[in-house]
Amino acid sequence: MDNKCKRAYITTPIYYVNDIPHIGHAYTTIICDTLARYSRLIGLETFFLTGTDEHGQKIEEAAKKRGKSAQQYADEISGYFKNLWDEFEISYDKFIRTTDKEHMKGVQKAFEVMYEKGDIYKDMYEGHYCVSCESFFTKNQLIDNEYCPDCGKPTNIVKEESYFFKLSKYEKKLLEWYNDEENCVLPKGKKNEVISFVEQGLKDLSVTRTSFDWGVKLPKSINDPKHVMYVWLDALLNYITALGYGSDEKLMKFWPATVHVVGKDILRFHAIYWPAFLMSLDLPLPKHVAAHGWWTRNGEKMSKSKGNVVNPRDVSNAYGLENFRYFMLREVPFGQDGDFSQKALMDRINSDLGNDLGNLLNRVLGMSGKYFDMKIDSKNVEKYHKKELDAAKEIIDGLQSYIFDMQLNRYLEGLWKILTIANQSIAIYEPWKMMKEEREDEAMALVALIANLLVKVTILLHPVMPKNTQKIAGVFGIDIDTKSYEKYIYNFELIQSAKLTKIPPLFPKIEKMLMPSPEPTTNKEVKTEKNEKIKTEDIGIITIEQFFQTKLKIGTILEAEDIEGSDRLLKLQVDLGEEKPRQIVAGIKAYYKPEELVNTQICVVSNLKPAKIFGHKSEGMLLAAKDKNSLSLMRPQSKVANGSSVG
Ligand code: ME8
Repeated sequence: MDNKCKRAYITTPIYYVNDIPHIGHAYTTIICDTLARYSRLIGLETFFLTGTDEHGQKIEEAAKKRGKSAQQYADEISGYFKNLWDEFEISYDKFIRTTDKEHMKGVQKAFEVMYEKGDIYKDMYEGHYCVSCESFFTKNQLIDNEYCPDCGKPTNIVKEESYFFKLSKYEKKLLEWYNDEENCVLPKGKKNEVISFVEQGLKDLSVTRTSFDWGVKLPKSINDPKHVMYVWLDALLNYITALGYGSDEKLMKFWPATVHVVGKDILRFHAIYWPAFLMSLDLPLPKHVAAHGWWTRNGEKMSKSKGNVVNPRDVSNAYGLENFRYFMLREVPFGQDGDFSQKALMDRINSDLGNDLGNLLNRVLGMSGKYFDMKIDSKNVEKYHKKELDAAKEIIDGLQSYIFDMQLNRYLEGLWKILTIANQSIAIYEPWKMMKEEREDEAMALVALIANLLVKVTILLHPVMPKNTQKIAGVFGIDIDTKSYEKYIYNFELIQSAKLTKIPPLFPKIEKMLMPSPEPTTNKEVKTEKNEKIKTEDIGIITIEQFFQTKLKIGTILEAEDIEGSDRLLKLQVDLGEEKPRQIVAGIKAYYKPEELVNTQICVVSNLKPAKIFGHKSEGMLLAAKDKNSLSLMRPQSKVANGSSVG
């Protein structure tokens, strides 16, 4: 993104309708929504596009499998995407579908322009096709002469008449573009991969198919009805047909795109084919194509067949939409892969949002309530806290460049540095002491400093957490919009005086995982000491999340007695720091006398399903080490509070 122009045009990929949305799709869409909200906040006229990609062999086959027509099937899944984005309050300006009439008209128009220019010619295609990736490959590119190098699935041999786009003609011009426009492809590492791919030489690209029907027909002027357009040509053109290319052209003022955000899987299409198509159409090239990494589950790509897909709706329902947005943007540097875990999400919510942000707000409310009848006044902030204000200003001045480079995690880190300045100022200046020593002016300046830093962070955090930030801004009596952005961020003004309003806590502490753990049984490959590859399932390796599903606690044995008729079992009453002691039946009679157990501490699996053992209820299990001759109970080395967790 850049702020030289007054407009911003931001796009997500259009998602295939062969699958329902998962957190990967949500990630791309949330990044774009944040960029769009940021652009609007800083006053740019913004157009944000998302939608669905509905043609092609993959969709035709998926529909057939379910006994539906391709159109019915596309309507259904496209609806899922749209509903989810609406539920997530994604601020898109248009949701395009490649089955929209206007889009198809625009695609035909583009084909005609390229054809008339001499960039499209007819020939025979002979090669391999991966339906899953909707991609053509030469034999040399395949793995073991058969499998797709991108997704690993078997490819089909295709021999059919086809129209070709002269991609080779644009090789040099593409290399010039990469060279002239430093940030045209982001991040830089990915750009280098694209350059070396192009440097190896580009082959002309087959852009029509004859072996199936579900696609845009060629323009009438070409009169070749057996061909439908290659789905990637059709799909990429959505970025201009959405603006009216080939129809009313009304929104073409937004072209070129500020940024196409895509996953790294489809960078080649966006950084090579798409600019070449645009050159052929004599249209300007996008300012940036930015590729993010994969969200994985225990290091593996998510897929339905592995059963490790995380549903974004479940995450949002369990943890809150805005918390989820913050987590996704903060957790992973743009361009890198990230592993989804509930533990990491909980940590972000409790630590960053609850402690750093939520508590700071509470402290301002608390201090202004206790000392100043909920009022704040900024008149002495500059006098006493110029240093802190200057430090915050310096951070803020550097933040926009992170947005332009797509480094949203760094942007958020910057905001949290300001929160740290605020939190530390309270510890350093000790306002309670100031009040004791009747230095009220100074105490007021400090409380007002914190309030002002919070206001600035809140405005800048707004694109990531639209609703919570409005609530926080409400505490200080301001609205978040372009005007307040200009005033408090751009001009760095302070809120003069205000009467604060209390609000309920925004980020209550999350104590335990809130989703049923969808941990798949992974069967990852690991290396043994001898460097042999083996599958994790085979050696019983579990993930950290799987381990933490077992809740281990320390408790004190209050009572212990024999169970009559059993030579193995003792019945214990154990205090786990809960309302009532738990009854636990344990097979330790041969090793311990009841009286020597009373008042000792033990380690208990506390979340086992209760069971009946020998007719007695048992609500947990003891941990003990056992060898051939003896058994030894696991105990803490020194006494700890009952209910202390182990892990
Ligand atoms: O490729 N992690 O559609 P698609 C992160 N129709 N992002 C992920 C992801 C993951 N695990 N899985 C998917 C297509 N994505 C074409 C695009 S555009 C003209 C045509 C996101 O449904 C990521 O943005 O397979 C990726 O690029 C996109 O979904 C692929 O979606």
